[in-house]
This record gives sequence, C-alpha cells and structure tokens, in this order.
Amino acid sequence: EIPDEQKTAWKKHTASGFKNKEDFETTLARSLYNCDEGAAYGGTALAFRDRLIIDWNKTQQSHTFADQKHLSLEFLMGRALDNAMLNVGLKDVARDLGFRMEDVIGIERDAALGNGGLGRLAACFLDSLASLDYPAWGYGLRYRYGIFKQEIINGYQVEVPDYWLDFNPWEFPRHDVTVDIQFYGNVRKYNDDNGRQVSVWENGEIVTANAYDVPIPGYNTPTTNNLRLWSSKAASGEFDFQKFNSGEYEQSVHDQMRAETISAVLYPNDNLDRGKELRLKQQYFWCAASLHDIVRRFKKSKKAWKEFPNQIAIQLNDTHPTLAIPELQRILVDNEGLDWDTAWNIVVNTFGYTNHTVMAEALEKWSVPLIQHLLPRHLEIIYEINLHFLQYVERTFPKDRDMLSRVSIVEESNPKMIRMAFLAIVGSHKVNGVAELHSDLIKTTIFKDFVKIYGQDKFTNVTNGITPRRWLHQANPKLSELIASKLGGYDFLKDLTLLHKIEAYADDKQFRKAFQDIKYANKTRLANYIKETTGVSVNPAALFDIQVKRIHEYKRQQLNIFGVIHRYLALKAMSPEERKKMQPRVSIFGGKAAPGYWMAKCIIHLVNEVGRVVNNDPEIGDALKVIFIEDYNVSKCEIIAPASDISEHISTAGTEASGTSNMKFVLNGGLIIGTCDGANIEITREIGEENIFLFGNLAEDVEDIRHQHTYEGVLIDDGLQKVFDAIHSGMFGHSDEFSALTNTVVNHDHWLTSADFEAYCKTHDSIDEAFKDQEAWLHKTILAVARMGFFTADRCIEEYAEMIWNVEPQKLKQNG
Ligand code: 26Y
Repeated sequence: EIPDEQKTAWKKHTASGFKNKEDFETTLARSLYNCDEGAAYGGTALAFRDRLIIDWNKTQQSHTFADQKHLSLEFLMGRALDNAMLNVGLKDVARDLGFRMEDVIGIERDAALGNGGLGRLAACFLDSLASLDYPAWGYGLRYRYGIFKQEIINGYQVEVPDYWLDFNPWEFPRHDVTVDIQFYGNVRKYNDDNGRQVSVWENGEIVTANAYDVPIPGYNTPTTNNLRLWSSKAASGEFDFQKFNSGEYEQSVHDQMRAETISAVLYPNDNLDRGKELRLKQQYFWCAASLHDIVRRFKKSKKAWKEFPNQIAIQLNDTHPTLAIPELQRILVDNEGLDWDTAWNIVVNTFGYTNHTVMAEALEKWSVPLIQHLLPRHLEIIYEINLHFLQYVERTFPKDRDMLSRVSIVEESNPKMIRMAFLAIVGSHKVNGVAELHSDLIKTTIFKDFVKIYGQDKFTNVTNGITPRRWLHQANPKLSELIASKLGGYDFLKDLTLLHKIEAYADDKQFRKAFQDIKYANKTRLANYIKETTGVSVNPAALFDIQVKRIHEYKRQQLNIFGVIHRYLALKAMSPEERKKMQPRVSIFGGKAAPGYWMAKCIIHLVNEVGRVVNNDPEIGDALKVIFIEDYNVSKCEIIAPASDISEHISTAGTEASGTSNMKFVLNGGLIIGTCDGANIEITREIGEENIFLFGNLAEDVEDIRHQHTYEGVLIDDGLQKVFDAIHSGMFGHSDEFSALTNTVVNHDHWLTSADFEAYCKTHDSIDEAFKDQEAWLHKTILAVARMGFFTADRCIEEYAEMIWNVEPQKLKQNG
C-alpha cells in the first residue's frame, strides 16, 4: 500500500507536469514505494523543466535577432528549481508534495560556476534580461568542477572538488551544436588573385566545443532565454582510434584527457591574475566557440556585414573574454574577406566592456611568447590593432611622447605583455564601471589617458543591482508577502521603485511588529542552521553581525576579527554585572579563500580559533559568539541575507568596485556598517545617511596614508596593539600561525587596518547603542528597505540597453 502522503506527492506531480504515476516512475527509474526527498526533487525538477521547454522553444523561435550576448567566464547561478517554480508561478501547486518543500528544494546542488560578485552579477543579469523580455543569451564554460567546496577541518580551510554534474536536469546537451577550435600551429601568408595578402592559420591542434543549453525563465512572462555553456572534447570523437588500434593506448587516452581538461575546472582566484596557460586556453576556447555560434546565426539571416552591430551587442564581463575582439576581427578579415577598417568598425561597434576592478593585481596581462605559441594569428592581429591605435594617438598627441608607451596594448617588459584591459577599451565602443565612485576612479587612474584619447563619452557608469526575485521573494518569502499585502500585490518584484510606498508604514505599529517578527523568524532559521552545522547555539535575540563574501585582504575580514577580539578583551575585563548590560552579539563570517592565498587562509584560521575560544568561555555566554559558516555559496546566502541586523562592507576605500551583497542585506531589512566605498556610497544617498553606519578614511586620502607608512612607519592604534598582544600571548593558539597577519599591519598596513581601527570599533559601539532602541531601529530598517528600489538589476539592464546596446524588449505573444 502506498502511504497517503506519497499518493499526494505524485498527485501534485501530476498537477505540476507528470501525466501519471508511471511517468514519474519511468522518468526516475524508481518506484513510488521508495520515493525519498532526492526522488521528489528529481521528479519535481523534471516536471518543471518540461514546462519551461515549451516557453523556451517559443522564445527562441521568435527571438531571431537584435540580440545581446553576454560573455562571462563565470555564472554563479545557485539553485534553479525554486526560482523556476516562482517565475512560472507554480510554487503553490508544488508546495505540499507530502514532503517539506524546503527539504525537496534543499536537495539541489548549487550551480557554482563562479567565484563571487562578478559571477553572481552575470546570473542576476540573466534573470533580469528574461524577466524584462530582452532577447539575450549568456555564453559561458561548462566546468565539470565549479568553485571548490570548502570544509573547515581543525580550523583550517580544506578544498574539496565540487562534482556537480551527476544529476543536472537543467541542462540540455545539443549534440548537433559543435565548433572545432584551433590552438597552436602557424600562420601562412600568400597573395590572392587581387594581390591582397591573405593569412591562413594552419597546422594547429583541434579541440571540439559541445554546446549545453540551460533555460533561463523570466518572472511572470513566458520569455525563457538561453545560457549556452561550452564543454571541451577531443576533436575526433571519443578516441583517436588509429592510435588506439596501433597500440598507442596511452597517447590516445592522453589526447582525449588533454582536450577535456580545458573545461574541467573553474580557476578559483578572484582578483588575482596568475597568467596560467590553461586559463588562456579556456578563454580562447570559449570566446571562439561563442563567436562562431553568433556569426553562424547572423549569416543565416543573409544580412550585410555592416548590419552586424545593429543586430548584435556583445558585453564583455571584465577582460576575461577580451580575446573575442581579435577573434571577431580575424573571422571578418581572414575568413570573410572584409578589409581591415570595415571589419574593425564592426568589431568596435559590437563590443562593450565592463570593468570590475582598479586593483593592479587583478588586471589581466598575457605574455607575448605565450600568445605567440598558442594563438599565433591573434598575436599578429593584436599587434596590428595596437599599431593603428598608436598611430592615431601619435597624430592626436604629437607632443606627448610618453603617452605612447603608457597606453600601448603591448607592455615593453621582459617578456612583453599584452594588457587585456587596454585591448578591451580599444576594441569596444563603451566602457563602464559598476558604481559611481568606481567609474570615476577608473577614469582618473588606470584609464586616465584613454579618457584623453577617446573623450568622456566612451566611459560611463552602470551601478550594479540584484534581482529582487531571488534576493527578496525567494530568500525572504514572508517579507515579500508582507510588502505585497500593503502594496496590493507583487508588482514591486518587477518595479522595485514601488517599494517606496512602504515608507508610509515605517511608523505603523502593526507593520513594525510584523516586520520585526519576520526578522526574528529569519534569524531563528539561521540560528537553527548554525546549530545543525557547527553545534554552537546562538540566541536569535542577539544582534546578528554578518560578513560573508570572498576572503580578501582588501575586503578586510581581518579588521572585523581584530574588532571581535577587541570586544572579547573588553568583555573579559568587565564585571559580570557590567557584562550583562552589554548588547549580546553573534559575529558571523563566511567565505572562501583562493587555495593559494596564504593570508586569506590565515584569516579563516584566526576566525575559527577565536570562535573556539570565545564560544567555550563560560564567562562570556551569550554576550558574544563567533561563527564561521562553512562553504558559503548562493543558496546559503539565501538563508543568511534575511537574517542580519548588521552586515559588514568594510573594504579599504577605493578598492571594492561595487559590492552587491550590501544591497542584498539592506533589501532584507538589515543595516550596514561600511566604508565610503563602491555602492555603499549610493546606498547611503538613497536610504539616508542616518540609516547606515559609515566610518573610515576616504578613498582620496588612502594614497597619502600609504605614503606616510612608507616614510614614517605605521602607527599602531592602542586598541589594536592590545589585540596583537593577545594574539601573541597564544590566547588563540600558537601565535606563529598568525604572525603573517599581524606583521603586514605592522610593516606596511597597505589596507589601512590600523588607521581605520579606532573608528571601526567606535562605530560598532554606536551600533550597540542604536540597537537598544528597537523601535528606532525598526524605523531605520523599514525606511532603508523602502528606499532600495534603485538597486534592482532590472534598472541596470535598462541602462545597459539604452546607453550601450541600443535594444528594446521583445514581448512574446501569449499563446501565440
Ligand atoms: C583575472 C582573474 C583571476 C579574475 C577572476 C575573477 C579577476 C577578477 C575576478 C572577479 C572579480 C569580481 O568578482 N569582482 C567583483 O565584481 C562585482 C560585480 O561587479 C563587484 O560588486 C565587486 O565589487 C567586485 O569585486
């Protein structure tokens, strides 16, 4: 006899897509008698997927042109099922499967094809493009391993491979869509019948790109866009059979593995360029496959080449896809026979380039010998692009001889290097930064000369945003529902500026209470998660102070943990009575360190050791808890973001291009402690400076302070000195483990940890004070939520569409 709840389960499946019990059983090759959560997830996912396919096909048939293509090496998608259900509007149907929906959803693995902010931004943009009915495709790499899983063992980060593809119902292999990609070889020149010199790139090694498509459903619209991911395979099918038959088994297997290695793994560095050959191979493989695909579709339209930029806009997510620029030029000149200038005009009008950093160590450069070896024809093209560019610069600025070496795409170092950001600027018609301060900084620092050369108009700003579908409605359904109850529906999910109407309820007692209850419930949900995963009990009534993001010195998790130690020392020095009067806190950290980033790993270790000491100190109790959440990712962020009272966005001023988690936390009713950096500045302008806790030195002063450090030494703040003394005393384990961390502060303090320490601690004290007045606090948080409308990714997409792509939405005809 089938248990009752399982009967309901498959009845609901029927409603959401399955025709009958047999359908369920055959799809999953499993009897309903042993339907567990995994099977329930599989069944539901396959059912929803089937629904999406219909809309997806319709969309792809109707959107033949005026397309935007987004080239990004990273798409940090997270889970798909919940999002698909919400977007299609069937979450209610699937709600009670006889299992708890959260548990079924929780089975899905994150699609974690990205490192952090840049990859997640690309994912938010895909959601907005589909939701706003823009015809757009994303192009990426189908990594067999996404970002590693992080385990914390004895307080240290350990990296574990993320094999995520064993059951992935969201991808469709397109066996008929393949592109042969060439590497290495040589360039042969000859003159054709018209005396024109022709270049042929030949004798290379071929690797095949296979397309895998992922449907991207829009919210409350049938528009379903496509994310095409390329996977690498040896060119001659499975094996080189000749080699195989002639006994060279090893060589034939080796060739196959070499080819498959290209799309095997995501590089886990963010903001640090390492110049590895395999990464360059990944970049070219994916750029060439994507461009081939785009050009193939364009040629089917039989339009003239000069129409290309009117039909297609390609946005480069940072410089990682910059090889697409010489590749398109190569296709147009070598394969299609266009003259250089005509081709170049098409190229420049097609591409737009988004910059995500001003930090020198993150700016990509590739060595000339490496490119020469791997992509000989591209190197020639890059040199020719540079020649034309420098000739133009020389004509325009005949007196400024240094200008040429400063702006040259080829850096005259040993070995010579190709500066990818410069190539991206020269090959694009627009360049944008991702927040106002950042866009101003690129124009006045790293790209200053290019503003002189091309004028202000080529440079613009599109401040980042986030999708409110995932980051409000999905992550925080109760808050979304409360807002909807006041606004008379969910229109705000597509026009986030409507949120301003809840300002009227900031003083409404009932609304405040409901808002507060939701925050408490979300904190309880996180507290339960922390208990389950770390064994530590935290009190949901305490102030939750959260910093989750990639671990990086510029993001200054070290400032945070030093501040926590400072607080711990202060608490220890108090009498029990005094301690009782203090605002209880939970300091929560999460984030991955790049595997080779020693200092970042030291920070993780210190946080864990401080947690071990503080959480087991009977004198401290609830007054302070320190938690490190293992393996921070998109789906965990959906639990974490709704649960903050305060979140930390405390990068050294001028280093964080924008930040996007700052937006997620405020939208979910938490306040920010932050520096005047990235989008914090615009968030302050929108929500009001009385609703954010800003501190620290300003970007314009950072260079002077560093200069001072070099010539006068670093002044260590008194409070920070006590923290260092505690660390050195062995309070948190062997102090040698942390000497690198304290030494960099003492030696250079490049990130201004000491210079900002006092202001940081004082600001935390004022947060404690402010939190005591819960009514005033609620007032602030409600106003902040109401004023976050600007930070929707929908607004970003509209700005890109108007300023950079020159495209309009194309609504599908319903039931057409
Ligand atoms: C060159 C390579 C190693 C590299 C790989 C990944 C370089 C950079 C990255 C990733 C950068 C990144 O995630 N940048 C972040 O982009 C977000 C979206 O614009 C910003 O909000 C955030 O401030 C910025 O750090």
